[in-house]
Amino acid sequence: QSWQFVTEELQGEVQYEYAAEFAKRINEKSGGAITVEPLEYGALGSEVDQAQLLQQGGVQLAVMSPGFTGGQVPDGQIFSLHYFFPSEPEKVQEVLTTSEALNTDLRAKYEEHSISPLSFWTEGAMAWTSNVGIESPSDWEGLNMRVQESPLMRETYDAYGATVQSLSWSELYTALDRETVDAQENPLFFIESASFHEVQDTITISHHNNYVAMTTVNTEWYNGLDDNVKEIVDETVTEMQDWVFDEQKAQNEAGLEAIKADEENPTEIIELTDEQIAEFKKAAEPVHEYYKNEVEGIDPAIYDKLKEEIAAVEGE
Ligand code: 6CS
Repeated sequence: QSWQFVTEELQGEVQYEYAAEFAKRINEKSGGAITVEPLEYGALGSEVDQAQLLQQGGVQLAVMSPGFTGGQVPDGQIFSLHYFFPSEPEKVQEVLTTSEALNTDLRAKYEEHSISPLSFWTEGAMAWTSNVGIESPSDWEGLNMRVQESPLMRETYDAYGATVQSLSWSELYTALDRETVDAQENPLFFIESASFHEVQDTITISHHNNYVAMTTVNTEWYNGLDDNVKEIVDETVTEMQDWVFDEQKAQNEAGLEAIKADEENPTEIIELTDEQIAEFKKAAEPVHEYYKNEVEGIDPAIYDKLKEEIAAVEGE
């Protein structure tokens, strides 16, 4: 058998390296009977195109960011709330790995659209980049923020006074360079490898959210697999949680060092103080309520359950 595994990133970046490692493990475990081909972003269209391709069974596997199917699976927008998940990536990864709200209830919501998320994992803490140096919610006023395809992201940045624009990441460098977009959020490894720091003067270490990706499979394809093959897939997905945590950590640390060492493109790194973070939290929290009570099509029970699971992990 031969499977295709599409990703939203390029060789060397976390998602692609995940798919390559997954491929290696599946090939070994199946005694060479199964070959998995990892695919870089761009080979099969934009992130949104890739999500559709997986849904139609055009590819079997995909690393998918929930932000690109926000309109289709509104519950997946829970990942774009600010100051909702723990701020430490270790704790986020623990919630993502153990949460029943995500791994059972939210998974069922995606499966209505032929997307089966077999796991959720973090690519690390996101930072904000801009030319103005964001330190308080009012700094967002007048800025045009780039977001993924998720209506809730609009509410979130609206709450700070920004406007938003949806774009594929492949169009983002040019948009920042031409200043049609003023700001964006991503983990540090990605800011460095996509060279966004070249066209932005500052990076704010904001602790507002961690980037979440999902290992997804086409639901009908997965349900049709032989039990022993399904077991190999599930086992590999489970093993990969620790592997990808270490991978993103190493890449994010190296990314920050590379940004600091880039003398041709000096970038000011702003670390928010606890008081500044408190201000952002105050502005972001009404959006949590908005999500739970106003967003059409979401199940508030998933929100409530996840909130309890997060509190339990934070209390450990
Ligand atoms: O900003 C984005 O849209 C991209 N960021 C990451 C970390 N991975 C892929 C995604 O498309």
